[in-house]
Amino acid sequence: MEVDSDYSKMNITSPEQSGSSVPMDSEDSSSTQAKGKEDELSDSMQKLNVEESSSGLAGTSSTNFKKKPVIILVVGMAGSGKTTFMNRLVYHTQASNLHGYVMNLDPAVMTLPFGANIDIRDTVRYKEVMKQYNLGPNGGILTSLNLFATKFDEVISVIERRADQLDYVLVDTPGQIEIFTWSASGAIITEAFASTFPTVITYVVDTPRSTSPVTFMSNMLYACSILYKTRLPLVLAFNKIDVAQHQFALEWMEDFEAFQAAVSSDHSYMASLSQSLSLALDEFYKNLRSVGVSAVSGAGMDAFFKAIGASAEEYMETYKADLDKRKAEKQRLEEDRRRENMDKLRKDMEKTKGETVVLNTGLKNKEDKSKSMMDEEEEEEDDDYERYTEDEDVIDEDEDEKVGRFSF
Ligand SMILES: Nc1nc2c(ncn2[C@@H]2O[C@H](COP(=O)(O)OP(=O)(O)O)[C@@H](O)[C@H]2O)c(=O)[nH]1
Ligand SMILES: [Mg+2]
Repeated sequence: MEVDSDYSKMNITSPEQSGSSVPMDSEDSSSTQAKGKEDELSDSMQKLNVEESSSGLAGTSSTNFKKKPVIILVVGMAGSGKTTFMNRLVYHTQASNLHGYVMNLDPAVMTLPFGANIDIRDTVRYKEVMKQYNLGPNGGILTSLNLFATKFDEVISVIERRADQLDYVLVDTPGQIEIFTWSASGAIITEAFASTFPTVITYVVDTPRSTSPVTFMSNMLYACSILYKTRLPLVLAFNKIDVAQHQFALEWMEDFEAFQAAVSSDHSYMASLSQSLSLALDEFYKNLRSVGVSAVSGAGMDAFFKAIGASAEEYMETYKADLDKRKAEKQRLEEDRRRENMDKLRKDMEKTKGETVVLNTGLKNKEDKSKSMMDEEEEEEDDDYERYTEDEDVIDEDEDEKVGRFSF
């Protein structure tokens, strides 16, 4: 059984299956006989029928990749306006005759202003999860997302089936940002999307609240950590520009001296930290696109979709190229491992001249080791025995106990 499963792991047909068999006769006195055996050996090796470059995951997922639709993952601090912005995106895509698929990943939202095609609330009841696992609200949301993430391959295949008809998939995330960006399930969902479709992160910023340099810096640090964690293209959507324009933010991002001037009036520890960080974030600002939007008035939508288009292209040039490289490397390692296994098998067969095939496994070595350890122990026991038998009058109390325990 074990040998069979090893065969299947190595993608080779077992001798019994292919109708060929490894020669089993053990007489090999003459050299001609040995030569004949060598031929038979190479024959049977050929019949083992090694499939070339058929490693599963790496190959398949690369061919599964779809250029369409673009996934827009909407993240941001609680209250920044993600859900309202999603609603605006839905409205805009419908008005522009674009085909969008809408997904809600917030299990705790009471009412949605848009109709979601896929809604986590249809699969997981967040209040039930809280009760069942005795959790608070955040634990309930996180556990619901974890449960949903276990079925996410089904979500991906639903989108894959409709990929040709879709331009965008809009994804709303839980109110509390860290539940999505710092959880294993958030990472699983993001990676599942990013390995199948062009994926762009949209970081929604509450612009009126960010007029304070310290709040602005906190937001930028969060966006920065998401960018480097996911390695996906990121669009900063300065929301609520109907209340406060975002020009100040653009200025702070372009010119760190302007930010330092703004923060100089504040003498708190946080302000001096923000001041030092502004220089460090200069490189990060160069890697993003920023647009001012209003989820309520609909301002800035064209600029936003332009930024998404450019980011999707960037995804193909950077993230996808990097992903392909990682997949190729994984495939190469897999092939090396397979080749190594085949070489081992070949050597074993050559060594035994086709009599028996012993597959080298770590387990066997372990067994040998433990066997030899047991032998050593036995030897030690023998020594003890000898020591006691030398003086036959010595009564081994332990031995009596053992006999007493196992005698019935
Ligand atoms: N003035 C204004 N208010 C907005 C805008 N977008 C969202 N809001 C308000 O911000 C609050 C939080 O919005 P919501 O979409 O629930 O935020 P979420 O927690 O990020 O999903 C709500 O009261 C919205 O009406 C906007 O563009 N302008
Ligand atoms: Mg929301």
